[in-house]
Amino acid sequence: AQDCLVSNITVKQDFDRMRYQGTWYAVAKKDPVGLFLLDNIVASFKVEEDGTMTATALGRVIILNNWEMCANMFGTFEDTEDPAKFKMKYWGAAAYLQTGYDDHWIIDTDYDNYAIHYSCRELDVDGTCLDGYSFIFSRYPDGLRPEDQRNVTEKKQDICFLGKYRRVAHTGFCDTA
Ligand code: DAO
Repeated sequence: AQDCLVSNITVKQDFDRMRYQGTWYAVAKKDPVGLFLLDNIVASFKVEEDGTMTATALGRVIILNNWEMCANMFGTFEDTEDPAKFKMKYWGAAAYLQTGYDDHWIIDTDYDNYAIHYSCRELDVDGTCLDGYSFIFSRYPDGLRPEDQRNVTEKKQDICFLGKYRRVAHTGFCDTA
């Protein structure tokens, strides 16, 4: 969508939630206003027996201005008419963590190596995204395979977030024993 209209953004065709299950490491992130998850972000998706997609996520956060911790987050996904577009209700294991209700679109994935997520929280009057965020996920904590990088860069451009990502470090901060 070179015009950057959110309504023109294309998502993964025939998205298969079964193949999307399992662990995804965030390797890059475009932050929203008032960013929450900083780094060491690992999400795990699951399809429940009734077909509902759910996720848990870990990530380093700083709350109350100065307290660093590992946030344990939960999400449930509501289906829409497009199989790659969900509404995500999310909350934290602790009450002082962020809660919300966001769009959760899967722009592209090959299920085995990379995934590009997109969420626009606030539309501008012209139909572009005023406040949004995006995760680049990899099945591997150390990053994307070289052969996936060109496609991911193209998709970052398609969603008009090219140049707005930062690398997400995995230092073991949220690793459990
Ligand atoms: O980090 O600034 C931010 C916005 C992301 C908030 C969403 C966190 C909850 C995720 C639940 C699992 C899905 C990846």
